[in-house]
Amino acid sequence: MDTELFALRYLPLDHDTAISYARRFLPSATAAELPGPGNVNQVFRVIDDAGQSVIVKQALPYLKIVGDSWPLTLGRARIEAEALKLANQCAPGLTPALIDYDPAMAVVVMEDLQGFEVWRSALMAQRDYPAVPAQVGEYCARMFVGTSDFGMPPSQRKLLSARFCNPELCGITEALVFTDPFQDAGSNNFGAELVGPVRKLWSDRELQRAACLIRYHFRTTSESLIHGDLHTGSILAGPAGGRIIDTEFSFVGPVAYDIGVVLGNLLISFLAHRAQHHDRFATRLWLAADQFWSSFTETLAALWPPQEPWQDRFLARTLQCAARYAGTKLIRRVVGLAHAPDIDEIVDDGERFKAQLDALAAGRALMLSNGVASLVQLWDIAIDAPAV
Ligand code: SR1
Ligand code: MG
Repeated sequence: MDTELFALRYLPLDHDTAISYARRFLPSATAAELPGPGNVNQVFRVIDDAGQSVIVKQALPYLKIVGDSWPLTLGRARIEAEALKLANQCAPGLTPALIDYDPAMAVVVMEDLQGFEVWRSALMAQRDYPAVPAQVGEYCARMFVGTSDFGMPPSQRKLLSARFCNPELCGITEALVFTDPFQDAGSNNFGAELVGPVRKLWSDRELQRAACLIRYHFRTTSESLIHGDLHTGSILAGPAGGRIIDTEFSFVGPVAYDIGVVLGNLLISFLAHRAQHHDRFATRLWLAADQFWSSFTETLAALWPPQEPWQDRFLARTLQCAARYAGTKLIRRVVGLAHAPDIDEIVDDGERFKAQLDALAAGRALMLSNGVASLVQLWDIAIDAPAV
């Protein structure tokens, strides 16, 4: 196919056209494979015979996991590309390099990080990459400082909010994380064995109130450019450390959301391994959470402007909000539309059921938490939570 055609109008790529498309970046591209399932966009890894490769990621005019009944802006490709570019400036070396952004085709072409795997897959297989958690913490701190009012004049930060105005993808989070799992919504997705505990959550007025408050915080806090979907499937892991991908949910929001998503996903992994009696690896997940949070606080301490003497207040508030956000992630990945394979793929029915119930209990306890003063306390609230 003539590659010039691609510049004229939007065409969804398929396996063959993805190869043709990538030839302008990888002239002897010969093959394409799907690096993962992908909930939101379509992604191809295009390869040549010498083993060189690039990632070609295209936004579809709808949410991929749902289909065309959930239309979605192609503009998310621009957000992804611009966020990737900014992340490369604020946190160099912690994301893939942006090679190209094509607005007509809604395609982002980026470096293929060979030798890395999706962190969630590594955690599920009990493969430990010890440098990853600290690098993710460093990423969050560098992005916070670089894109908050500390890193740029307040007028520019306000322009950043406009540039990363991302209502449709924020809307997905508002619906699928903070709203639908807490009510009898059509998007929910759970088996008959969970009907009892889930109905209890739906009739828990205290929890309903907490979900509304947390959603309000997410909707109204504009402190820095956040990733917006920093679960362990948005992080690549390898011996060289961690790399952050999938920045299409980025917007200027609460940094506690990114922190909470990371911690919530490490807790999901912990609960899944505990249910399967993988005690040694479960302990490793606590260490990962601790390394992540320590790296965030240490990097922040090094970058925090000395003329702003309230870093302790910031950290206390951020940890408490992160605890509540983590709680929503634990519940949405069991009750809501998109699940965590860490739990869903547990083979033994009894172990899977235990992990599901533990995640609901942990999620509820974290969402209702108050006065969380340390990461140890946050972790203990989650792992010793009373049953729903
Ligand atoms: C329907 S899209 C489901 C989820 O996938 C993304 O990774 C986000 O977490 C979104 O909520
Ligand atoms: Mg993603």
